[in-house]
Amino acid sequence: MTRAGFVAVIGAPNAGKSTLVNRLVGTKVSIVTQKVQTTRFPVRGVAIEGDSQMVLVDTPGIFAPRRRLDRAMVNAAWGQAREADAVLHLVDAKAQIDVAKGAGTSADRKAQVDVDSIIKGLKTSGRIAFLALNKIDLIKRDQILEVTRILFETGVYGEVFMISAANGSGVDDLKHRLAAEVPESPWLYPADQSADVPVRLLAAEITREKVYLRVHEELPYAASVETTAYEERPDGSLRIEQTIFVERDGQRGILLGKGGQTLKSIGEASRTELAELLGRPVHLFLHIKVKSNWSEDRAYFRDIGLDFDV
Ligand SMILES: Nc1nc2c(ncn2[C@@H]2O[C@H](COP(=O)(O)OP(=O)(O)OP(=O)(O)O)[C@@H](O)[C@H]2O)c(=O)[nH]1
Ligand SMILES: [Mg+2]
Repeated sequence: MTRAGFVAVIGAPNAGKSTLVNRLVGTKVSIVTQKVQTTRFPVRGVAIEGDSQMVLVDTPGIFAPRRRLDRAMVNAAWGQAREADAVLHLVDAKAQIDVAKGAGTSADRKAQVDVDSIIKGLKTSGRIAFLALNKIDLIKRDQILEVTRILFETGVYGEVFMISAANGSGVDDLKHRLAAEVPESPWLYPADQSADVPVRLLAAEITREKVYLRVHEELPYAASVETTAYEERPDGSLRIEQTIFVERDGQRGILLGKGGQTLKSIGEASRTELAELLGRPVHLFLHIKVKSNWSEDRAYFRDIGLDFDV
């Protein structure tokens, strides 16, 4: 008897959803940065425990959307929650505790508002979710009890876990529990498959992560990356060409840096990781294009599997 099913990981931006999915899967399937709204589309990673195969669905953060892309992202996250066999709501415990103490930053207060809206959404859906309080490596255990009690009293959670996606604390217990939760079913993916993302898209995501990590302050929310060529060379190496889209001309300069140094180091970091991930040498060529309306481009939504008209 085997088990298999989908577990949607939802939460406010920056809660640590992608970090957790990568840890559960045991390899990197989704990019992680310190910036909110890093994940833009649902990403599937496959984890196995015993006879159970869990398809973890990393989702974009749920927040009050303003732009079209925001709306599509939030809509996609809720869509995954509706369709999954189980829903895991991941909450940044540190942010919650700081807000409760009156010491939260504006980002923490935003996160709290988003958590409240997710609870409302869960209530409306009638779904009982798993609650995981994340980032417990940053807090003292006794601080978490009051926040946990308040969240639990909302009635939308069946069980609660305290974890650190970053250092793995509590994650094995959670994985064990999720493995038992997915229904009896044949496995949905081959046993050796850990990600379900087209490789060109994954390659673009890796570069977008490096862009964010390098220039996140100067380039708030304004870049996207497209893989325009992906070819295998006779010597077994890969030739990958990508375009980084920015919204304004000034951002091109920021990305390039002095003498092109910033772009060079972004390319180097991405190339190194891609080579490791793909298991072969990679030749990576990056271009920058200014396209003020890339986030209103129907083709972009189609490429990343988001609904343009929501
Ligand atoms: N200290 C600590 N940091 C964490 C933990 N989990 C995630 N982080 C950090 O939190 C930040 C956000 O992590 P992500 O995994 O990108 O968060 P996310 O929920 O996927 O964010 P979005 O995709 O923007 O919605 C990163 O800087 C992570 O390194 C944790 O358990 N402890
Ligand atoms: Mg993410």
